[in-house]
Amino acid sequence: MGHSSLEKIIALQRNPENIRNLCILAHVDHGKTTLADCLVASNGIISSRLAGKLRYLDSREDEQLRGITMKSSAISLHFTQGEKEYLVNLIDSPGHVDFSSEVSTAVRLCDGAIVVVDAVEGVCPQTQVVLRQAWLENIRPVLVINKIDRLIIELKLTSQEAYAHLQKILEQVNAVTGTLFTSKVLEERAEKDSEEKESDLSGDQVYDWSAGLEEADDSNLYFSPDQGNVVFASAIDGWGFSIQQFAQIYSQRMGIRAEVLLKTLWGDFYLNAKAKKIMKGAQAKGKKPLFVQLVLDNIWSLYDAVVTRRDKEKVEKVVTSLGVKVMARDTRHSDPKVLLSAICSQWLPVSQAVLSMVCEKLPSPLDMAAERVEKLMSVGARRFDSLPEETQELKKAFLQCSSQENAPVIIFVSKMFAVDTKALPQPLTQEEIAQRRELARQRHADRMAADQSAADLAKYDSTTQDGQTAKQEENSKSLTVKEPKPEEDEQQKETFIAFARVYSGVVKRGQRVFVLGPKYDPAQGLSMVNTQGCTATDSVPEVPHLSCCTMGNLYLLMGRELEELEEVPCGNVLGIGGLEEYVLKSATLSTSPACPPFTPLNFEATPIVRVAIEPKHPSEMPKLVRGMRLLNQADPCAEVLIQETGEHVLVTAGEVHLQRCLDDLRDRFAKIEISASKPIIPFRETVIRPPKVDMVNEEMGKQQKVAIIHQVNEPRHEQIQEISHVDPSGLVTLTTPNRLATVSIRAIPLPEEVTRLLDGSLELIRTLEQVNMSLREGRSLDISTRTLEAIEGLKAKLEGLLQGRKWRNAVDRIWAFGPRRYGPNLLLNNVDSYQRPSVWQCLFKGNKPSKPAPQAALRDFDNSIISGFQLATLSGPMCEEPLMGVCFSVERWDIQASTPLQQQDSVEEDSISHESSEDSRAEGGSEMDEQGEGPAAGPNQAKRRPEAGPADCYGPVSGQLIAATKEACRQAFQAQPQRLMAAMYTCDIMATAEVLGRVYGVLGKREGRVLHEEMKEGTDMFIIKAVLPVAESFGFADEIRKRTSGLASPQLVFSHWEVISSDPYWVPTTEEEYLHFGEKADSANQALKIHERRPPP
Ligand SMILES: Nc1nc2c(ncn2[C@@H]2O[C@H](COP(=O)(O)OP(=O)(O)OP(=O)(O)O)[C@@H](O)[C@H]2O)c(=O)[nH]1
Ligand SMILES: [Mg+2]
Repeated sequence: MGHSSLEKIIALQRNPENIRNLCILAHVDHGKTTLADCLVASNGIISSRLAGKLRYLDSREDEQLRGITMKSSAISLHFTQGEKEYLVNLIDSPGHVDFSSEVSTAVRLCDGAIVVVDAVEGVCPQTQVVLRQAWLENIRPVLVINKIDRLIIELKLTSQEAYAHLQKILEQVNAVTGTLFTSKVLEERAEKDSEEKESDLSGDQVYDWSAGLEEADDSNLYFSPDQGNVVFASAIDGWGFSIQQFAQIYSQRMGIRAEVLLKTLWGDFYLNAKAKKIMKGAQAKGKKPLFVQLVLDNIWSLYDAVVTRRDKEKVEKVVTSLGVKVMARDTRHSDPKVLLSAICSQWLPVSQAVLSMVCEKLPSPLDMAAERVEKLMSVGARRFDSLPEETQELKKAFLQCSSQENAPVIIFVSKMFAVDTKALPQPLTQEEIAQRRELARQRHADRMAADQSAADLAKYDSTTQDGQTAKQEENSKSLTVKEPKPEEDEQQKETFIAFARVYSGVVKRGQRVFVLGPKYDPAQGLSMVNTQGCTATDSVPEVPHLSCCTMGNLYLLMGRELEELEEVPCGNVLGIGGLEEYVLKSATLSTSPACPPFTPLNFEATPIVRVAIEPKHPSEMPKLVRGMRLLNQADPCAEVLIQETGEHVLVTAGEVHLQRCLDDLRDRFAKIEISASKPIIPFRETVIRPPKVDMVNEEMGKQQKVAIIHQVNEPRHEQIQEISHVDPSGLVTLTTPNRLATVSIRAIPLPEEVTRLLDGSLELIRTLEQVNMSLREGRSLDISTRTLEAIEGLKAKLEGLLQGRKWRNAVDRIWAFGPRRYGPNLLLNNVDSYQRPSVWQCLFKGNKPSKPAPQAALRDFDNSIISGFQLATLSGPMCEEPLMGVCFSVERWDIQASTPLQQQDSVEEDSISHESSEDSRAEGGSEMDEQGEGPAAGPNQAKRRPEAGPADCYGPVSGQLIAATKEACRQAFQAQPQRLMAAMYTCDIMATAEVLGRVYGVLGKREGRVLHEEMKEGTDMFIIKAVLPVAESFGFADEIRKRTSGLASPQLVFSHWEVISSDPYWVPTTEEEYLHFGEKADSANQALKIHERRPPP
């Protein structure tokens, strides 16, 4: 370790007031890691000559090779400012979109962030994303405008032009913050209003839309050099400054008070030399602003002397006047940049500027906002004040950030990362080594024993106890011969360390804590655990989503190295070993069972690129399986799944992420040769309204349209044919094999906006489902007003979009969303005789439903219809991909009641019953009580019901109905014109005018579409926004880079699904079409092309 000794850092860890936990955030390549290097060098961990070249925190080989960061990593730095000593726990994060989940894991553990912006590129897409992420986590940002040297050397701006340019960048950043702030204030105001509305229903108030905005204090929010939250820097040349520094320098030199300078150094002020006064209105009077005259001009002339003109004399003068020391070899160096950074890094060391800004402007762990604590503690739809009292008490612990012995320990693990076991600091003691060797021996012996032939085994069995030990010894002797490479050791190569932060209390090695799963409910936990007064040290009763673990080794994270610690007090970021069995990716740990699990991390990336993976040698399958499991744990975003076909599938956020995962799998986790399939392109299946024109753009008559539909209908499952019927309008009627139940279903395309709305509201719909579920189970969930309003808003929006005769009352008739109960497809109840409770029932709480349904109750097997719909929407008939934007309207549903009554006494003649199936118990819960139906008809019976349904040779009715509904949905789907939907990326490409044409060329070739193009102000760069099918995107970024000699590099972000207009099943029917498209019509059909590229389902 460098200058600051471990003892020093341990001492600093105890004083939370002087701790700063922060991360560096930015768009890709804006210079985060370079800046981190400068800060790291200030602690002597790396030499300052290497700062910016080493990229110390990019410890992976591929990070160094590609020049991009792929994971977030932390380092603890020591900083002295005047009397005060600070501990800065710094986390560098990646900027590439593929790794944005790593940003989420970093942001969660911090209280502040350094947002870096490239002075040439300005605010880029990821800059906006990271600002939003910081905002969502309630952490305070400061700004570093980096790469100012590029304005001088590349853009050759004058100091005055540069000033205007910097002003614009600042405006852009503040515009983003402003949008975030206003949306938040408006949201809060809405919440307050609705709370007021609840208490005061008189109503007649007039609202001013801007009310609240005026009251809210936003002065601290914006970035402004005079606020001290902006640093101008060139990390690569090692310099950076805030205007405070210049205010100090000039107040001494010019005899103007520093406070005055501080207010005027940035802005429209100029120096009136005669009057020796600072005046306003530099622009109007055509004067040089103070910032240009006193600050930028100095830097510009230094660059001019050192880099451009290489004027030795002038340089010497500057060096003496600045009072810096330059070594002779730097002066003689052939690269003038060496001399430049030698001068600048002494004159205006960037680490000094940034670290003092951070320590002054960013909050310490003691200043955590109450609002942030509540947000961390209230998961999903729950509101903070609905949590158990003991849980609410814990808020104090967060705010106090106490390291007292009796303070509850609360820790959040935001990711698990793998390190090479050899790189861990603790050399095992002799004893431990001996112990491990013994264990390995034992295992080896066991395996040898197991390998023996059956005959041997029999013999082995008959040997005496002594005989066995003798044999083991024999084995272990043979083991010692091959010792250096026992297989177990190889398997143990990667150790998982939890990337975590202590929010309360002191963590000690070997301590026992509770591991709180994301679904853990403190109310439930407390009732089960507290009665026995137990802590994590005792044997804990079985509580759902709660387990116990022992803290392994604790580590100080020092970039590439780890230092072992005995204990870590509150407010610090740390690494914890020994949790891999308990924590998959993230977790909340606490000594108190009252602690709620923290809200899940906000992930911005959608895993979308999938590949199937196979070992090169089939015998190595177990290693692959194990490797994939490790990879899944080590990556916050990667998903690993086994498909029904037995294929092992890896889902990643993008091409670069995929590559990194494959490398990790090959070199670290599985350590075998693997082969990965071409990326499997995901699709969605949908139906559309019958097209008005055919492939050769001819108007289609009604008859022809019907003909198309029928043509599609031909392939039919034979065994069902006899009991299914499709009418010309596309209504499919299907009867279960036992002929007791019949459903009629029609598929209707949803309007595009509705699909988009549903797709964008998945989280909300999921919450709605959870609420409905708990209502059905008879538990009432305290839902926050914000959630209720959001649900109400969704309903209103749907009502607004689903207009027209076809959709009358459709929103009230929604039966379910799917697949998985929250997808972008609808099941509608258009059965006239069936009134079931609404999916919106949580909105009717308190005030009665707007249209009280007379006998809203669930029928038996309601759930079977829903399940059938879920299955049908999960994999469609075209290529077994999920459906999107399809509405299934159930228009008839008959169940014959001629079922053996002795088995189900509570099912009434007409088959509508008020209790019975599991759902009705809860959904109709209140009614049951009103009717005074006791629990006698309740749970037990209800639970038994689905199985107890009349089973015949076709199996239980519920199952038959599921199958029938699913099949009816599929057939109804096929009765409409079917289309595939392709996943689309959006990308922002920055390119100069010279290479613009080539960028367009590549886009065009890959079926991309340019949405708009604009010139970036103050530069000669164009920004192009385009959409591109995911299917065409592989190699796109590389191709663009190559074609533009590295000048343009696009960031691909998943955006939406788009219908491919051509019909994959289309075949030419008329002579003209044969002529035009050929017999197989495969020349122009993009949908067919894609369809065929897929492996058969
Ligand atoms: N001209 C100039 N180049 C810089 C400056 N700071 C960084 N760079 C260069 O910008 C490139 C990217 O720097 P990094 O520090 O790796 O950027 P990053 O933000 O960490 O990138 P990711 O982690 O991949 O998002 C490197 O080639 C640096 O040398 C600077 O102040 N001026
Ligand atoms: Mg980086």
